Amino acid sequence: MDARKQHYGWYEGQEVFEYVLTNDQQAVFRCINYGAVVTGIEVPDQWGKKENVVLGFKQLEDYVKDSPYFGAFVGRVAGRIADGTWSTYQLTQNNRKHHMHGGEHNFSQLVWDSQIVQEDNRIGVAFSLMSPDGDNGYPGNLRVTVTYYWTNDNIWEMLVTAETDQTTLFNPTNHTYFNLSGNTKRKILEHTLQMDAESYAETDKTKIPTGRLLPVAETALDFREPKRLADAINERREGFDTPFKLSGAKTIRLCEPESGRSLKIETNREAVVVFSTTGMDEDYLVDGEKMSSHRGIALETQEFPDAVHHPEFRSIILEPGRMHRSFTKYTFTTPTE
Ligand code: FUC
Repeated sequence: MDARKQHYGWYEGQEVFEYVLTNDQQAVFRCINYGAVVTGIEVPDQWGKKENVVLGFKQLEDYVKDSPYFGAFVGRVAGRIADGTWSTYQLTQNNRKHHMHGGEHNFSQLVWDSQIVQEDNRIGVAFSLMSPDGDNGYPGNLRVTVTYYWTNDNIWEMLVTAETDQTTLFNPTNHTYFNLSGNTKRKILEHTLQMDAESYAETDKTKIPTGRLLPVAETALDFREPKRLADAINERREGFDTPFKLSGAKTIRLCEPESGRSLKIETNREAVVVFSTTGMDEDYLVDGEKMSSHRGIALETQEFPDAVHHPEFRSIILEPGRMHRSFTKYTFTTPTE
């Protein structure tokens, strides 16, 4: 296994580095300390050909200018908080009247401290930052560390820890968009998605959960058995930007039959927001083509959006003296494994 650090660019006077982690199968995991962004994951297809399976850009300037959170670590709180209100606090309102993805100049747009970690069976990069009291309206100095490990079995493990000195909110996610065809050569419509999810959170027109958890059975949102995304999106033309409640083994599986690549996601979070990119039509390019509907799918493991206003959802309140710990594990395989 090999871990390399190289210059990637400059952002607001701070140097940005790219880390290239190569395992013994020569599969590669790339990330940068701007936004703790995962910039590339190169894994084999069923014939052994290694290609990138996440959406990203070639250079820092594009991440700074255009990114819809490609690969980014999102915080303090992923998703929307209605009206940006919590307790007596007013958080920044950066999505209509709501607070979204941590607000203005959030974790995905900061340069993190970073360092390579070497262990017996895995290599990784630990990113850390101190979000000061008052950041985007949140109370408390919050110290956050996210470590991305890469193993010899093509497993990316994400471990998050955080501590605060005042009661605050914390509900981060990683916002990687997957496309298992390799180098975005096909859309995600022929991928199948399967999730251990019996219910989903109903949302209003502004994408705030109403508080109702509805059964997926007999709806377009039933992914309990593997389902082609083309079929699911045919049944639900607006696509998916939807929080699902994970249950049982809490496993999510994405497969692309043509390449033979599969991704299995496991987590200790309560929910996953599935964002199918339906309707996206942007001016910037990804792998040489305009970013448009269904070039990727984001699978954002987290606690429910707007959990602060819904006691029935798992709490995202972090108290001083208690350490937040969460993980998500992404395993890439082909049928021969
Ligand atoms: C908002 C969220 C989506 C996604 C996108 C970039 O539309 O609702 O889940 O994070 O932003």
